[in-house]
Amino acid sequence: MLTRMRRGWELPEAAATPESVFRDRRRLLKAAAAGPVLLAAPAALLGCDSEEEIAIANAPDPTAHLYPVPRNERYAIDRAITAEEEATTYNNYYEFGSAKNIHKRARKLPIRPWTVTIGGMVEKEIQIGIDELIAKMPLEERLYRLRCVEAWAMAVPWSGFPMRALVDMARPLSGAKYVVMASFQNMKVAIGQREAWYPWPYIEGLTMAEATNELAFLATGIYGKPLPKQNGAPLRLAAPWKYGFKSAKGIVAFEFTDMRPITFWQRLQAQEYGFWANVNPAVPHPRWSQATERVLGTGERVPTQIFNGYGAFVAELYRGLESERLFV
Ligand SMILES: Nc1nc2c(c(=O)[nH]1)N[C@H]1C(S)=C(S)[C@@H](COP(=O)(O)O)O[C@H]1N2
Ligand SMILES: [Mo]
Repeated sequence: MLTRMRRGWELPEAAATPESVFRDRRRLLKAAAAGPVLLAAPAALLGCDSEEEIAIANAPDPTAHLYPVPRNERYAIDRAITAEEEATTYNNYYEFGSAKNIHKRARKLPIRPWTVTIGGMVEKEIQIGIDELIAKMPLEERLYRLRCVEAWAMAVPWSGFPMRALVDMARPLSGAKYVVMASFQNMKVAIGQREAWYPWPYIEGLTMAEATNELAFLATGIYGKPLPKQNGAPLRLAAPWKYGFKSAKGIVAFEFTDMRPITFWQRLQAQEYGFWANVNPAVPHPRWSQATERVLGTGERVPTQIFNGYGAFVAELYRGLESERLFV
């Protein structure tokens, strides 16, 4: 998702160093490391992974035994499931950079321990470890479509639980109008967070009506396994009727509030990425059409659907809000 905030020294994605060049560089460095002069140089200086990084990347997921979970057939889709290889190697996760191939880098993120804070306008703030949270929640699998604002789309089997279950656990006060989600901060590993012109942390939000709509889903797994880090482990939102950027990854906090948040992308470019961001083929992005979408894997172009095909579930949430920019 390119923005007009791009600085002069920042390369457009197509001009960025292709991964093969990085690989070659790494091979060269490894060869050099075998030489006597560099033998004692610390791994970090050589651009190699440290033992700690390798251990984090290979750590087994403590929830692996929970999957697969039973599929809820209520949420059927009208297209083929995207190949796992595609959905797990073509990602948007700006914490790790603005390219699509961040999956290797994301593996260095430590995701245990992982504490989720549920606070703001609630009866009592809750801090809960992710494994305890997952154990409390009713896990199921759902096939959902995902439509990125950049006009690519996929269809994947998420595992997780209805956001409604988390809201019920949170016991929000009656005055709460929104749920704000915040993603993790870890500048050491998430090199995108060193780019100070981004308003970290990644912030997203839903109205209470949206968050308690049956479609709002908190994903902990995908393809019958725990979520890979590049897809937002250990906890990410899946709000399939909205553009993908609404579905925050790597969530560490839910805050109930009576004030509409200014989200990460809104802060960067409010004209292009709004609070509502409901999918609508008839409302173009200021710089491109939203009429069709490219299907990940096949490259096929298909017509985009209003609310990404989920109007029957959510259209009524927006009655009376027609004066808002519901589709940006
Ligand atoms: N924290 C965080 N969440 C994020 C993003 C991000 O950059 N950071 N990108 C969003 C965008 S633009 C999209 S399209 C989806 C992509 O999810 P996927 O990589 O699992 O397909 O994640 C969303 N969630
Ligand atoms: Mo996106």
